[in-house]
Amino acid sequence: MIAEVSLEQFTAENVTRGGVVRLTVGRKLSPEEFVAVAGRLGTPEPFGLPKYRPDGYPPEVTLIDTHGDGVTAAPRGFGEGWHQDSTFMSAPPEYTVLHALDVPASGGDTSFADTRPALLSLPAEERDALRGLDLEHSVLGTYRITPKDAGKTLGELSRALPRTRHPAVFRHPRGGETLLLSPLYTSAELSAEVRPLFDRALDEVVRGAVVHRWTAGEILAWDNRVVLHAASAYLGEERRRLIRTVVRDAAGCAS
Ligand SMILES: O=C(O)CCC(=O)C(=O)O
Ligand SMILES: [Fe+2]
Repeated sequence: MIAEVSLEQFTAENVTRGGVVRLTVGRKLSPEEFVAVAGRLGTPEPFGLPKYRPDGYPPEVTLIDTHGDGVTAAPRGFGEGWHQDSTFMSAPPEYTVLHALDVPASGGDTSFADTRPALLSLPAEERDALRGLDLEHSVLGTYRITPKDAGKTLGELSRALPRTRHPAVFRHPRGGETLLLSPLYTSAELSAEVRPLFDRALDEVVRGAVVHRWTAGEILAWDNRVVLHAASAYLGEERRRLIRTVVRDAAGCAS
């Protein structure tokens, strides 16, 4: 269940507590209004990969649009597969905020899974093994080459893409332990030795997943240190359009 909050309750503390929260605005906000609402959680920032910067929007806004150009708007397929946002960066954004503008009659849902109950329900020896684990995160596997990359060789491109390591378990600055698994960015790099433990932890997390069906005019915000999320594959013809920003938490970053 995703808790519904009022604008007054739309705070960093409450997003972390719930993992993900829903704010019903009831209308489509302008990009500027949207950034102001997101700013209640901390400092809105531009997307980590400067690639997706739609013209005519504030720099903090990314556009997810099935009918966009796929170059300045994030293309179809963006966010499909379980992940935590931009964990290929050394300081990933703590919160992500999405505002639905156009929603198809069916499909285009987003799933969320809280890592905290999963971590608690794992056997103690697996939890301890996870505490000793460091994972490599890379954007290489999901990176799309677009006209913006013209003139660079594949080697140059892949060397320039961000990659980093994060502990699989860390202390959340707002309290408790969480898991940073982000399989979309880590799974290609897992060693045969680590994979069984990783898969058991991931299975336990996604067992508790909730599927969110979007309504136009609503806002969802989540804590990337706490929940994994995944866009479902949407192949329909109807437009699916959301605006997105990420927010830096004054309380400190994920790792
Ligand atoms: O489009 C979606 O449902 C979610 C995309 C996503 O992963 C994100 O915005 O971080
Ligand atoms: Fe995402």
